[in-house]
Amino acid sequence: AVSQRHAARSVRSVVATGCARWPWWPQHRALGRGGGPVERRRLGRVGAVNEQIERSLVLVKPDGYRRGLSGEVLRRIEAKGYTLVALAVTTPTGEQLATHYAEHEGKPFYEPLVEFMSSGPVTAAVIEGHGCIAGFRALAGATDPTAALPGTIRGDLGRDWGLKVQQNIVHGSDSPESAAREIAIWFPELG
Ligand code: D4T
Repeated sequence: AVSQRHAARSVRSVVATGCARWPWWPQHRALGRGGGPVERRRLGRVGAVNEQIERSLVLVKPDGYRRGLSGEVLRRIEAKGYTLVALAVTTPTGEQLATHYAEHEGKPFYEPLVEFMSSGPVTAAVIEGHGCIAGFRALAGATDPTAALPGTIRGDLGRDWGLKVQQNIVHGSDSPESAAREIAIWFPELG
């Protein structure tokens, strides 16, 4: 009965309420402070020089989700050594996108960007690890997939499709302030 109850709960509800099988999960909540138990275990006693473990918000955008690239993006994040703290598949609401992309309002690509981002599910993740904000941006590559270097997510998997907005597979927070703001939009339960 326990496993049936467990199977019935979504990833999001596990993040929000904790889980009988992994009772430590809610301890991940303190943003930027000390990291979660997985990260601490990985660092061990001698590794934890800097207690300030960063978090970043990653989105596999609708183009990446549609093309079945969520697993490949998450594989690269984990292969780099970052920890997955929260994971959800969700279709963005207009309200979420207006808040997330507030800085781009009024720019020529804003309307096509919001239309594109609401066109289907995204895979949203919170990742954790020292320097993971800059580290994931480096993994992602340049905003323009044509210019993005081979070896990066956008360089290897993305291209220009001749559309009004760049469909560049992933989003990653660009600063600790953006990460805190964006994590609150996509995972309010982690706040
Ligand atoms: P995101 O925010 O999605 O991770 O992408 P970047 O950080 O790399 O880029 P951004 O915020 O400047 O742009 C957001 C989003 O808009 C698209 N875009 C951007 C576009 O279609 N044309 C443009 O000229 C720019 C600047 C691509 C990403």
